[in-house]
Amino acid sequence: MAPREIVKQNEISVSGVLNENDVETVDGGLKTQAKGIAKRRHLKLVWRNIILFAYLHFAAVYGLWLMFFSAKWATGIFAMVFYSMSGLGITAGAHRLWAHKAYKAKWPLRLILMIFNTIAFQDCAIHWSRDHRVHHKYSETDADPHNATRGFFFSHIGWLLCRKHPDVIAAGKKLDISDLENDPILAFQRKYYLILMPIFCFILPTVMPVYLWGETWGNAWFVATMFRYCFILNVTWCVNSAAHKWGDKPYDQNINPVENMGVAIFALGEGFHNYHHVFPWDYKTAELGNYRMNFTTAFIDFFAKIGWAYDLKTVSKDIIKKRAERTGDGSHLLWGYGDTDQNQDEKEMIPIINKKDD
Ligand code: ST9
Ligand code: ZN
Ligand code: ZN
Repeated sequence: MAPREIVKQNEISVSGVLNENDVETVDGGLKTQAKGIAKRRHLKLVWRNIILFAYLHFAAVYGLWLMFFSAKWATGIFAMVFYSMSGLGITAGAHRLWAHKAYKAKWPLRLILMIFNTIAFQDCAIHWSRDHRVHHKYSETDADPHNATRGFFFSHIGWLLCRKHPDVIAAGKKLDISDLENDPILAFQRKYYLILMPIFCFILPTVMPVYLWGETWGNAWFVATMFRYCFILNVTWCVNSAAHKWGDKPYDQNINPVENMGVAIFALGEGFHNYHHVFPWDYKTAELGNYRMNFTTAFIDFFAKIGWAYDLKTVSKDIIKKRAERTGDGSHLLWGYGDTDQNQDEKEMIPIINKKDD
């Protein structure tokens, strides 16, 4: 882990880039970057959330058991489809489109993403994106809602079980979120969230399996609703916890976010978190556009083909290379045999068994 310095009391220091306007060096960085650390703090617990999340996790474990030993196969498949739809509502919607403006979308796609996002119930997209912008610009300081220097548990779920640090709110108020507030689809979602969210996240996925293929109420509730919702929450939270902890730092070793392939697969391509914190405006949230590891990129590329997604932002190979060379930890492009940075001597030293002469 990179050495951390203590930020001064009551000072909210910028510790990351949020968009291209923040950039101060040719390779996309800041000239001086505050290092974050959690100051000692008395947490004000929110018991309502503690109780509801405890129920959700017990219900989800029961749901997992029912999925294998009681539910119809159609219910399990339905839960996976709902998982993917809600996942895209977070990754392609709240994250890449709304929080980062990494591409633009015509209204039909924005409407689809708003509905998918509501299935995910991670609070309305305006609030999600506001908190996420704060996370990038004040990353791993007390102003970061899920400051990972406060520990794995806090960055995973703990931050939702207590009141926010005042710095989070103060930092958020400095950010411009007028683009989000001026989007009529997002304003509609925020206004009617307490009606829309229960319908899309809880009622529909419970009622549909019962009426469409005769599932029991219990199986529908615990498998398609509780397990599916709890699982996607934990996958999302892993981006804040595991992907700020375990993995390589090919682009910037001075920050904690890492490249974590396990998270990338479950989070539909959102595990390349070292890259993402260095270049947050890239619509792929990764250097490589491998669709198997990054389903969200495939989704956006599909909609770009039919013209509903456009102005896709990315980063030139040259800038990525410059940045990886200046601040990376040397693990860049170490994917396997024959990588670009493997020289002839290294290649020849590797024993190859059952080699065919070409
Ligand atoms: C959930 C969210 O789980 C998960 C987000 C994860 C983010 C992940 C990012 C990773 C990268 C992307 C990868 C995606 C991968 C996805 C993979 C999928 C396959 N700026 O919040 P309140 C002000 S949600 C400015 O109540 P408290 C504002 O006036 C789960 N101002 O603070 C606000 O009023 P309003 C379901 C701000 O009282 C007021 O303060 N949801 C800011 O401290 C009060 O705000 C829940 O469980 C700001 N940043 O309470 C609910 N923030 O909002 C959980 C606040 O109306 N939340 N203000 O404008 C809560 O219960 C509460 O927020 C709390 C804090 C107890 C945590
Ligand atoms: Zn992060
Ligand atoms: Zn982000």
